[in-house]
Amino acid sequence: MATKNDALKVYSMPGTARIPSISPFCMKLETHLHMAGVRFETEHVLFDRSPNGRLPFIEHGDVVMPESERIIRHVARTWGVDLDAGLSGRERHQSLLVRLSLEETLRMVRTWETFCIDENFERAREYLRAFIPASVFEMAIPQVKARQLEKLDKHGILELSRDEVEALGCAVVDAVADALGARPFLHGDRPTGVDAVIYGFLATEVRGVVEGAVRDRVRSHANLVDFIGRVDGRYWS
Ligand SMILES: N[C@@H](CCC(=O)N[C@@H](CS)C(=O)NCC(=O)O)C(=O)O
Repeated sequence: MATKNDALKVYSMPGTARIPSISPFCMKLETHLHMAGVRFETEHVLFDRSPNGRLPFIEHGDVVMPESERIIRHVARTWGVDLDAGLSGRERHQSLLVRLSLEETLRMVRTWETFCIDENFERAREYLRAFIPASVFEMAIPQVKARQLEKLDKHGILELSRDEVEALGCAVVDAVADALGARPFLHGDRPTGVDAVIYGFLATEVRGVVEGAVRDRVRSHANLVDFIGRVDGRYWS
C-alpha cells in the first residue's frame, strides 16, 4: 500500500511559456497539491500514456490512478490533508455547483472552442507539434480532432450555434465571478478544494491556446483576474 513516504508523480499535459499545463484538470490537481502542501514531481506527457486516455494521472508507490477527484481523495486519505475540512454543508454544496459548472459545462465549451473555431484549432495544432513526433504528426492530428468531435456530438453541444456556446461559457464565468465576490477565496480567507478548480479553469482560459469571447469575459472581471494573481503568488511562484 502506498504511504506518504512514497514519491508522488503527477503526469500532466504539457504547457507553454505562459502556463505549466494547458489542461484545466492538470492545473487543478497540481494547484490542489500545492495548496495541501503535498510534494510531488511532474512529468509532461500526452493522453496515450494515461491508463484511461485522460490527464492527469498519478503514480504513487504501486498505485496508478487517473481522475482528479479520485486522486484528491487518495491524497487526502494518505497524507491526512483535507482542504475542505471545516466547511459547512451549504458551503460544500456551493463548491459542488461551481465545480460542476466548470468541469462539466465550461470544459465542453473549451473543447468546442478548440475544435470548432478554425483559428483556435490551428493554435492547438501548433502547440501539439512540439510533442507529437513529426513522422506521425499529420496522421495523428485528424484522429485527435475526430475523437473530440465525437465527444462533443455525444454531449449535444454541437446542436448549439457559436453565439449560444459562447453565451453559455460567458454565463458560467459570470456566475463564478458573482459567487466569488470580493472574498479572496470562494469560502473566505483560506483556499479550499474548489479554489483549485476555479484556478485550473481560469488560468488555462487566460493563458492557454484558445482565444475568444470566454477568455475576454474572464479578463473583464477584476475579481477573477485578482484571484488568478493571488493563487499564482501563493502557490506557483
Ligand atoms: N474527469 C477527469 C477529466 C480529465 C480530462 O478530461 N482531461 C482532459 C485534458 S484537460 C483529457 O485528458 N482529455 C483527453 C480526451 O478527452 O480525450 C478528471 O477529473 O481528471
